Amino acid sequence: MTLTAPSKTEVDFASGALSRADYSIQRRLSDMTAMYADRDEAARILAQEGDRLIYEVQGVELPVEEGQIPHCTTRILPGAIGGEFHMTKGHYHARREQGEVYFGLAGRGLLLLQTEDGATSEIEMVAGSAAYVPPYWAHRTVNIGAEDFVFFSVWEARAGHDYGTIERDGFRKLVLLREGRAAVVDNPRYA
Ligand code: S6P
Ligand code: ZN
Repeated sequence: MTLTAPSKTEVDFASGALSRADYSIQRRLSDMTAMYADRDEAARILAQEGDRLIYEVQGVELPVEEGQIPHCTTRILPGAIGGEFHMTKGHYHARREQGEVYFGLAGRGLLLLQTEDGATSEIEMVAGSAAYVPPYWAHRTVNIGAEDFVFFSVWEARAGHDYGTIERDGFRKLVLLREGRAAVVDNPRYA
């Protein structure tokens, strides 16, 4: 067990920038072309418009030990790929029994959740929304607004990330732009 020094990071709500960012991750279209329903359109954008930034994460890194509480921000840029809103990759926690809390800082988002048993849920998030991701629920966030969607996440260090299950099976629901609004529809390709 490490005796960790108390610390503080200043959060810029509009951008998600942290004064103490131990790491930052950029996810571009090329990192997730196969995750969008319209893969042809994703490939076309990549070839003709370049490798657009979809989202970025900045976080405070802590030892992976019981009781440590890592935290980070995520900023998802506005936009869509073939009518499907920009989104995160999404994951289950490697340790399924670990939950998480999301807090909206700016913009408008949708938190998609699903369990391996087939339950699904959607939570709309704006600045000030505190959303709870319970144990056993995979989670993906989607920017359904015209501005950056920014939120803060807090979880237990040992939760870990299982991206492979979502990469293989996808999410049960897609969030599409329909008649100017976000529509949650069944994913026809869900494995
Ligand atoms: C971590 C937490 C979030 C996401 C981040 C990016 O457990 O759920 O901080 O890591 O929003 O999403 P993803 O699916 O690429 O990790
Ligand atoms: Zn998570």
